[in-house]
Order: sequence, then C-alpha cells, then structure tokens
Amino acid sequence: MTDSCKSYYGSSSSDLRLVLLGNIGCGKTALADTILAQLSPISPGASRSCQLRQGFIEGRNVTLVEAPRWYWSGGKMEDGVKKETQRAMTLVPPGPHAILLLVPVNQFTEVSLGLPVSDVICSVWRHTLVLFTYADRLRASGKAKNNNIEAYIAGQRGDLLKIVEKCGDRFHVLETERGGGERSNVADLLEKVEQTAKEAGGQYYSCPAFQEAENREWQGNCRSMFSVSRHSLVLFFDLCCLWLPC
Ligand SMILES: Nc1nc2c(ncn2[C@@H]2O[C@H](COP(=O)(O)OP(=O)(O)O)[C@@H](O)[C@H]2O)c(=O)[nH]1
Ligand SMILES: [Mg+2]
Repeated sequence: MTDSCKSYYGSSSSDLRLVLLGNIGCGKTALADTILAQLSPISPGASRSCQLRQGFIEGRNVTLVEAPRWYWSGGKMEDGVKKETQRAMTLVPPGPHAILLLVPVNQFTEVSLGLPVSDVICSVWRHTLVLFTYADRLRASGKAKNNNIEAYIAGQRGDLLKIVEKCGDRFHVLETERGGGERSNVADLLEKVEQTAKEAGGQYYSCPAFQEAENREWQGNCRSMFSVSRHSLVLFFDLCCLWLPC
C-alpha cells in the first residue's frame, strides 16, 4: 500500500469511515459494538474475512470495517491476510478517514514484539491512530501506578511508545465500563478520528485499488462520450445526406 490521499470533497462531513486493524482477540468486534451501540451479528469464519458494519452515532454516519486476523509465516504476514486487509480499505469508499490499530495494552503482542505490522500498514501511518484496549485488565493487574495508563505506557512500555510515535503521537485508551463513561469515551475517540483526518491535511486515505477503479471509470466515461459524439456525428451526417437533394 502506498500513501495516497484525497480531500473530503465528494463525501459528507457527517460521514466517518474507519478500518479496524489488529490480531484476533484484540477487541475489534467489541470496539465496533461499542462505537455502534449494537451487538455484532455472529458470522462464522469472520476472523479471516472483512466485516462491514454501519450505524448513525454521535450525529455521524459511521461505517467501519473489521479487517481479518493476522497470520504470520516466517516473520511475514501471510499474503492472503495482506490482500484481505487491503480489500478492507476498499470497502469504505472513497477511503477511510482513519485506520485504528488495536493493541491490548496489558500484553506483549505482535505489535509490541516488533513484528512487521508495517507489512499491512506500510505508509499509511499518518492516517493511523493507536487504540489501546484491555485498559481494565491492566488496571486490575495493578501494573499501572495510580491506574494511569498513559504514565504506564510512557514509563514502562517503550515498545508501545514507538508505535504511538510512528502514528504521530495519536492514541486513545478505550474505556469499557458500561454507562455514560463509555459513550463519552466513544465521542472522544470519534473526535480524535476527525483530528487524524485533519492532521493528514483534511484528507482520507485513498488506496491504489480505488485510484485504479476511479481511473478506469474516468477512462470509460471518456470512451463512451467519444463514442456517443462519434455516433451523433454519423447520425448527423446520415440526416444531412437524407435532406440534401441528390
Ligand atoms: N476485559 C476486556 N475484554 C475485552 C476487551 N476488548 C475485547 N474484550 C473481550 O475479548 C474477547 C475478544 O474480543 P473481540 O472483540 O471478539 O476481538 P477481535 O477478535 O479483535 O474481534 C471478547 O470476549 C471481548 O468481549 C477489553 O478492552 N477488556
Ligand atoms: Mg472480531
């Protein structure tokens, strides 16, 4: 994936399109449920393929795609996973406003172990926001002094800090307690997503597959316009021949 952007032009300002990335169990489905305030339909084999969901939340039409779980082979991400993840970007036309990289803050994960997440994220870092899940578990473990997650990351998790820095210091700690706190946490997250798009120059990520499709459509339109005008000319010429005295 190469980094390529488009302006908001053509999409409503109340639309918000997201791609959720992260390995199995990192909390993608739970996050989608929380954002959309609805339970996910149970779909077998869901972890290998993209899941698209929509809802109207906090005054915005939110569309989100849950990308597939990660499979590694020889330290590299499997090609099938890569392709399916790239497909995730194409399921939210004309492109996602932000990519949320979910990282369980209480564990050492693929991300924190430095496995090549870049394989899938590549140069879309500037559209990516790190979303820390399992903050409740970390607090319960007592590892975060004064229950302060930010201080724990800054002081004890240089591995996670590196990822956050790669994403332009954009991160959000997901709070999972039920009730008002959870909703205001989602509202904060959606604001950060909009901020991510603003920081990327008021642009959303437009993947190469989209550009190719757009180019094909444009070329197709040109071809059909040309063929329409060519047919009109032929018709005009035929009519002239009919009207003109021989
Ligand atoms: N305690 C806790 N459990 C979570 C959190 N996020 C997800 N879970 C649970 O972990 C399990 C896997 O989460 P899920 O959203 O299905 O992960 P996915 O594979 O990334 O879609 C589910 O039982 C969730 O309820 C979290 O932040 N804290
Ligand atoms: Mg899931």
